[in-house]
Amino acid sequence: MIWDPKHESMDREELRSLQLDRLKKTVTLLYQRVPYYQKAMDEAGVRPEDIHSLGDVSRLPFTDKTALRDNYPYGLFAVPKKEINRLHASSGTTGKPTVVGYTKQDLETWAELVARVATMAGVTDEDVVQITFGYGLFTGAFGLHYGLEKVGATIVPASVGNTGRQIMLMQDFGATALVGTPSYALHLADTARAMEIDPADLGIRRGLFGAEAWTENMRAEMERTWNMKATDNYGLSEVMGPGVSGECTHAAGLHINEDHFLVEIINPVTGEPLGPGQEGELVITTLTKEAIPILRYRTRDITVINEDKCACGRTTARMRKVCGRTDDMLIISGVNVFPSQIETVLMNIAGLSPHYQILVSKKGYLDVLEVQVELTDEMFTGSFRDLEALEVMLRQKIFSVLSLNCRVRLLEPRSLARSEGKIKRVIDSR
Ligand code: DLL
Repeated sequence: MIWDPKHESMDREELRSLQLDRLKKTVTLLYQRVPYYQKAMDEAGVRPEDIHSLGDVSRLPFTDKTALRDNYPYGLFAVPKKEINRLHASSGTTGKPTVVGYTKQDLETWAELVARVATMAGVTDEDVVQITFGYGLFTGAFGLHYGLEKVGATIVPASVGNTGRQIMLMQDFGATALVGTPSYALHLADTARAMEIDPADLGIRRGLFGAEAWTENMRAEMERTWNMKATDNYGLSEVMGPGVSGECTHAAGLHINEDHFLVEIINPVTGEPLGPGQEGELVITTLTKEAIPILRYRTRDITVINEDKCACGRTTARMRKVCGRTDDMLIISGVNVFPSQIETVLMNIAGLSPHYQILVSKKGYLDVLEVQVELTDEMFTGSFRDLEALEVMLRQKIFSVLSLNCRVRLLEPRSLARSEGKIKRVIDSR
């Protein structure tokens, strides 16, 4: 079934003309209402009336996370605050998050686009869907929630954690679909087995997974373990959250909601546009967002676009599963983590040296974050109680920035291995 056949299986020429019309409106709106974009466009020597074709998008300036950080929290909003209905946020590169807002219409559009993604994945109003994303500033839970509500599914807003209880809820409420990160789904399966329940017997027939990269091997494992059809869906808070793209049950690339997002692939080093079939960085321009439209957002995600019609009947372009990034952002238990965020915390605590290492590993299917940091000479000779207090404080500070529990190991001064004077900052052994 196709949720919105008119827009999901549009003639591509017609789609392009709709995109151009919406692009012009977005560019004009941003030029008029957001000083940041007016300045950036003036500097790039382009004005809204210069946009005559979709190709002209490459004349517009790129936007990245720095722009959001420099204009924190509301500087890029294109409507008065009164019209903002909801705020969400994701990780910034340092202490402050990246804030995004939604008008009433944006929330309506968002639910509509997630409804498309959920329908593609095979969810209907007959399903009981357990959402295991954390409800909060993260866009995952609320995004899927309202989209699934639109589809008419019965939602179990279980949120993340308390894994044993999740299994009980699945059993008792008769869940038929599971929403969350792929790694959490694998952990749920392990927990079920520990409770002597075979996950395949739980009746989950659909799995909608996203927010982090996962491989085809993981898909095969998940489908076998749960006896379900597992599909991928992608999005990012800066352009909306989930609902940007999703797989249909043919699982041959993620259908992009192109009537709302104009995508480009660029060479991440030179910024030059690349064509369909060429691998590069995904860049997204929103076409209908009201609260915080965004021009040419550099996602840092690497993919390839395929414009061929899919066997499901949709004509929207598909993006290959995202498996890599052009920057150092890590995704740990579905939470985006920039090493610089952790560094900022460490730098602001007396007694800690700037020599640290971030270790990410797997315990079962769960991600484990450990921060190792060398003490200063003064602190190293301090009392055991002081060291303990320091460890607790560090854990708490990191939690307050990342909402992620981590292990902390305080080390002797000069104990981290240095190769050519440099410490390898991140060791990701997952
Ligand atoms: O993760 C939105 C989302 C929530 C998508 C739930 C799907 C389901 P952010 O927290 O802003 O938003 O993180 C966005 O996560 O740039 C990718 O690097 C990564 N990401 C999201 N979905 C996928 C996916 C949400 N399906 C960043 N595969 C993005 C690989 C993904 N990476």
